[in-house]
This record gives sequence, C-alpha cells and structure tokens, in this order.
Amino acid sequence: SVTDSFIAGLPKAELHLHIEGSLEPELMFALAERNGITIPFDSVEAVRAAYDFSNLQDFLDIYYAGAEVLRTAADFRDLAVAYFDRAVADGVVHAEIFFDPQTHTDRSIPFATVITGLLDGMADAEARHGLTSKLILCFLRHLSEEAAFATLAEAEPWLDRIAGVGLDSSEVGHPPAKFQRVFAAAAEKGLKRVAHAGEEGPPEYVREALDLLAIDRLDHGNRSLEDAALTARLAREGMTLTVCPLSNVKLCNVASMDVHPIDTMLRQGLRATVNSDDPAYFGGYIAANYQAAARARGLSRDDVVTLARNSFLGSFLDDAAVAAHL
Ligand code: ES4
Ligand code: ZN
Repeated sequence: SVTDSFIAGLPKAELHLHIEGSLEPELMFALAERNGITIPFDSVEAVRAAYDFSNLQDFLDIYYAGAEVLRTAADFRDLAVAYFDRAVADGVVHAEIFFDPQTHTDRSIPFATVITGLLDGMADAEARHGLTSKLILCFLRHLSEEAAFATLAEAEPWLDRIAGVGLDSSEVGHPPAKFQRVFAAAAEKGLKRVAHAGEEGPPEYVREALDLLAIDRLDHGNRSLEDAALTARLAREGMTLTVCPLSNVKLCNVASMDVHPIDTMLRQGLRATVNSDDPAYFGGYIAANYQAAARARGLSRDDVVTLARNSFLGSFLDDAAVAAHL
C-alpha cells in the first residue's frame, strides 16, 4: 500500500485550485478584523460547521460569501502565500491556480488589486520555496457572456502574466456554448483554455467544452464516464482531467470515496490527475486527496506515480520544464 510519506514526498503539480477556495476560516477572521468587517460567524469552529454541502450551489453560496473579506492587494497576497506554503508541505513544486476576478470586481475591488496581490504571493513562493506557478482567469458561468467579455478586457494589461482562461461556478443551465465567443477571443490573445465540465453537468457539456471552447484541459470531467464514446475520445486525444476526489464527495457528486472513479479513469486510459479544488472548504489539500483516493480505491505506488506524472504532462509548463520534472 501507499504511505502518506510516499505521497507527500512525490513531486507533483496542482492543476485545479481555486485560490479563493483556499481561504481558511482562521485567515477569514484575521482579514475581517484587519478590514473592519463583521462576518456572520462567532468562531472558526462555527465556520467549519457550516461547511456541510448537498451540491455545488450550496457550496458556492458560502464560498462567495467568504470571499467578501478579501479587499486589499495585501489580502490577496496573504491568501496566496498561505496556500503556497501549505502546498509545498504536500510536495507541490508547480501550481496553476484559478482566480475569479468577477467575484471581486462586482464588489468594486479593482482587477489590479486582485492580480497584483496574487502575483506578489506567487513571486514570494518562488523566492522562498522555488515553487513555480501560473494564473488562470476563470469566468463565472452564471453571469453573462457580456460580463465575461468585460472581464477579458480588464485583463488586457496583464495578459503576459495570465496563462489561460477557465470557466467555473454553477454548471447546470450554463453550458459551455454560452462562452464560445469569449473563449475564441481568449484563444486569439494566445491564452490557454480550460473549463469545468461534467462535474454536475451531463457528458454533452464535456463535448461542448471540447468542440466549442477548444479546451486544452478538462476540469473534473467525471460524468464523461457515462458516455463510452466520449471516454474513448478523451483517452485518444490525451486530454488531461483535473479530478478532485474530496470535492466530489463533499459536494455529493460521488456517493463516497469508496466508489470514486479515479481508478476507473486510469484503467480506461484517461490522463487523470488529482487536485484539491477548494481545500479550505472540502477538508484537505492535495496530499490528502491522493491519500483518500489511494486508500479507498486501492491504488498502487505505480498508480500514484502515474497521477503525479500526469500532473506535469497536463501542465502548461514548456516542454523543457516538463521534462525536468519527469
Ligand atoms: C468550484 Cl468545485 C467548483 N465547481 C465549480 N466552480 C467552482 N468555483 C469554486 N469551486
Ligand atoms: Zn473547481
């Protein structure tokens, strides 16, 4: 069996991490105090007790409320520094992190405040730990196409520091097709493209992400397994799936870790990776995700090494940097 120290010691890339989802309750309280904001909880324990979700929307409501304590560039830097420090302890050597600018610009926090803080945190992680990182700007799919285009326009001065665009938030009812034109515009600017699909939405949403958004990487993708032809296509095309086991169980998209499909994905030839999604909300960082999935599904050391190797193959690092990590 695979030990915790083997997993923690294995160099890995994190490819599916919402930085706002790494806001631990302790930091939430500290930032609320620093910014003179009151939050509707009496204690860290009360916050954690509220993290009991039945589905994605349940979680998103609490996640967007939690983000309200983030106000200044220093807040975003401290958030990122805390995540990177924690990730290093789990053996992460490279991280491609999502941020949700609309969650902040819709509360009148300037785009520049958000991104300068995050970039400061990224520089700090590289200086102190040698951890490399990239930023992926996510559009909130429950908002309009027009709002996504406005966000892409705001990102224009920062495009040399943004690796790609993504698509997150409430999936069902907001198919990838809604964002076809904004993804095409992002592609023309040289940005990579990823999208959450098949987390709660049907296999058809995964097909749309492939065919209409021309994604370079698929976030979650679990429901692809319901469609054998789609699964075969993902394997044939070498598409990377960023799977998030603890998230899947916490959001009730998988009944329990004992029936998580991570091993099925590997056996079907999918380039699956393991990631932490929103670790402050879902009960563990990346090593805990590897451990829980490996234990429940009986993964071998070779399987775990394959997952870590896939994380570099699926990253947006250049070929020389990927080769240096394999
Ligand atoms: C998310 Cl787990 C998940 N799914 C979709 N959107 C998200 N934003 C943050 N976490
Ligand atoms: Zn996610």
